[in-house]
Amino acid sequence: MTGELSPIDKAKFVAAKQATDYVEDGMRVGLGTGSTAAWLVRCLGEMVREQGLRIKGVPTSTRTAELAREVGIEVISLDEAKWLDVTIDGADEFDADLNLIKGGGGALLQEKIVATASDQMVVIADIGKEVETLGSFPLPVEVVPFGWQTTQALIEETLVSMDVLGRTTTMRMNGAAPFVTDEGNHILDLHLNRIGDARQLAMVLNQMPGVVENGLFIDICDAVVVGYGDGRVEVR
Ligand code: ABF
Repeated sequence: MTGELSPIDKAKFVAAKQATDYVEDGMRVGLGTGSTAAWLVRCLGEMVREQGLRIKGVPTSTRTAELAREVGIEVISLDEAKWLDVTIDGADEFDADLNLIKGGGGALLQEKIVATASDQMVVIADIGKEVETLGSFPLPVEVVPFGWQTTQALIEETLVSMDVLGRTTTMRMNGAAPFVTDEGNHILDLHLNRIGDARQLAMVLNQMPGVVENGLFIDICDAVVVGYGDGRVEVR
């Protein structure tokens, strides 16, 4: 499955492989989105096929659902599962408090719903995702299409009074058209550089009309499995 991996892919793979230790027979498992989470889905698929592991997977995006089915994992909806034993997902940034920025893949809404409906949420990430302070990765904010430019202007106005360094926001594009999420919404990326009070910013953003969800995951992650290019793994 792995062949000759580049250091970054090796880091992602070893983190994903290690995280399969959190998955036991009979579990309902939230399956994340992104390239690191794709390694997890492949590893779990191999365990299902070769070791007879019995799990039910709840995907956090249509592309994860497709990959899970492809590798032989039984896919069910979150409502069928009702609650999950563990969710394993990637991240764009994590800090020392295990707070995250997620959503670079555009799946933050389903990811946050699934992660919150789990006994445990485990992040798998290469060491390059570790930051001292969240914010250098543009913060994704999911907004409804209706009046999104007004929502964007409102967000920029609000940022002026917040403890952030940057103020610019951009509409995420998919070629020449705005990116559309699995729910039919759009994503604004907030270029903040440094977020002083992530908890407060997350609350303020989600109170704004037109905002569906933001990519700050505060007090949701229980552990981060960190992979290195030389094959080492650490659990934070
Ligand atoms: C997903 O994993 C997203 O929230 C996040 O953007 C992405 C990280 O992608 P990758 O694992 O490809 O670096 O959960």
